Formats: sequence, structure tokens, C-alpha cells
Amino acid sequence: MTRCGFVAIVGAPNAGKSTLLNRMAGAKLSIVSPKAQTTRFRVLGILRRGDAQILLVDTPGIFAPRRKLDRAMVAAAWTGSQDADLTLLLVDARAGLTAQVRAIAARLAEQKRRTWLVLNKVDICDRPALLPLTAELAALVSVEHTFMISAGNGDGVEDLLASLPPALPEGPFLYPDDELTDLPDRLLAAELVREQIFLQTHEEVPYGTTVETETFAERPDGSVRIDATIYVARAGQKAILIGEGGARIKSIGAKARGELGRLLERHVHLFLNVKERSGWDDERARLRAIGLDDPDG
Ligand SMILES: Nc1nc2c(ncn2[C@@H]2O[C@H](COP(=O)(O)OP(=O)(O)O)[C@@H](O)[C@H]2O)c(=O)[nH]1
Ligand SMILES: [Mg+2]
Repeated sequence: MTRCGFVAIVGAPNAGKSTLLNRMAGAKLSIVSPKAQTTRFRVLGILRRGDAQILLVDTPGIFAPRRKLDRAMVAAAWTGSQDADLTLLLVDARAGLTAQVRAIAARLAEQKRRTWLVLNKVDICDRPALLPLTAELAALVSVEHTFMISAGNGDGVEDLLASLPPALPEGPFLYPDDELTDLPDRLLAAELVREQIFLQTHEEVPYGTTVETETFAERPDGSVRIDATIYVARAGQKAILIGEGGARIKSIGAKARGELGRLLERHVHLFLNVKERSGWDDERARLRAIGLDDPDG
């Protein structure tokens, strides 16, 4: 009998959720940056362990939302964990029990989710702090198991992975065995461009930016041509993104193309175009284009 189930990773922004998903999937499926709120929608990683298919769900961080985009991201995070068979509450052990973590734990408790506590970043925190932190969290939400890991260097991740299959319900695989994610290639392409924007620009620029793939065309020689548009909220952001003599946009394109080529396993021609569009982060159509539902219905 096979087993198959959804495992949601929830936590505050920057806890390391996307890093953990990528580590477990063994591939860069979800983009990662040192900045909060890099992940904007739910990303599914499809893993196979023995007779089990583990459907790992990365979610946007949960925080107090302001813009329509922010509200849609937080809604997507909760939806991502709603239908999960198991929730991994991922906590940055160095940051400890912040107000955000408290609020998330309280909500998980209220919804009576099956929860496992995963303390992350143990590579950079004081070991003696881990036990009191575990106790404090266990007082807020009842957890079945606790793991201490470093998604960054992989410590403890194998142990966590090995514990998952027996915890999943019996049932047939829900996804084909050779798929890594349900994210369409067009969206992956846009995400990898967005990742470079998060890594290469600062302050409000990455938050004021969205990326959409306009064309994704396979060529007879096996390569693929991708045209993507970067929307910015303000003219000043466009200038920063393009950079002196086009240097910044060239560097964003070059890095994203490299990552994309690795993930798609073929040669990629990537063309980027920057457009100003104020208020895109409040537009229903733009939110839909990046896979989010309008939080206001
Ligand atoms: N030192 C350390 N850094 C980590 C670890 N896991 C994630 N990070 C870093 O924390 C930051 C946020 O990671 P990310 O996966 O984007 O967090 P998310 O917002 O929860 O998805 C990135 O700079 C990661 O490289 C870890 O185990 N140890
Ligand atoms: Mg993330």
C-alpha cells in the first residue's frame, strides 16, 4: 500500500521555509533571499521516499498584511496549510519566540492542526536556548514531534524526511512520479528572475516589482526563448533595475538564465523588458498572473 499526503511548511518570513523545501526536494523550486516576503504564493515540491509520495507545500511567510498583494500572500499561506495532512511549524531558532511566531502557533492550535515543530538555523544559534524555546512553543500549540535542523547546511533534515512517510495517510500517488513540482515552467521562469531582483536590488525595489512571462517558446534546436516583463511601481525603480548603461538588468538576466538553464536542463534565451505600472500590487489581474487569488473576493 502506498502513502501520499500534503505536508505544509508554515512560519514567519525568513524562517527558512523555501530553503527547507529546496533542500528536501534536492532542487531549487522555491526562490530564496535574505529579504522577508520573497515567496509570494504556494509552491509544491513532489518527493518520493520508498512507498510514499510526500507533497511538500512551501507557503509565503505569515505576517501582518497591508497591501492587497500582502493580504493575498498571507491568505495563500493559510490556504496552503489548510488542506495539509500535517503542518511543519518552522521557527528560526535564533530569532526565537517572536510575536509573529506566537500568533502563528496560536492559530495552528485554534485550528487543531496536526503540527510538528521544526527549529531551524541551529547552525547559528546557541544550543542551550533550544530547549526552553521548544518548551515555550509546546505550551502554545500541541506538537507531535520536535526536530532541530539546519535547512542551510542540511543537518537533521534527513531525520525529518525519514519520519514523514509513516505519518502520511495511505492512498495512491496524486502526482506523476517524475514531476518535481506543479509549478508551470512559465511561472518558474518569472520566479527565477524575481529571485535575482531580490538578491541584486534593495529597499523598496524588490517589493515594488512583479515579473510575468510573456512568451515561452521552444525552438527546433531544443533551446527555449523566454520573454519576461518586469513591472515596477515607480519610474525611479525602473532606473535602478536597468542600472548604469543597462548593467543591472544584464546581470539579473545573466544569473536568472543560468539558474533556468539548470532547472529546465536546456539552453535558455532570456529577454527582459521593464515597464512602469503604478498600482500593479493592487490589481486583481496582476495578482492572478502570479497565481494569487484576490483577497477581497
Ligand atoms: N544560517 C542559516 N541560514 C538559513 C538557514 N535556513 C535558511 N537560511 C537563510 O535565511 C534566509 C531566509 O530563507 P528563506 O528560505 O527565503 O526563508 P522563508 O522566507 O521562510 O522562505 C536566507 O538568507 C537563507 O539563506 C539555516 O538553516 N541556517
Ligand atoms: Mg520563502
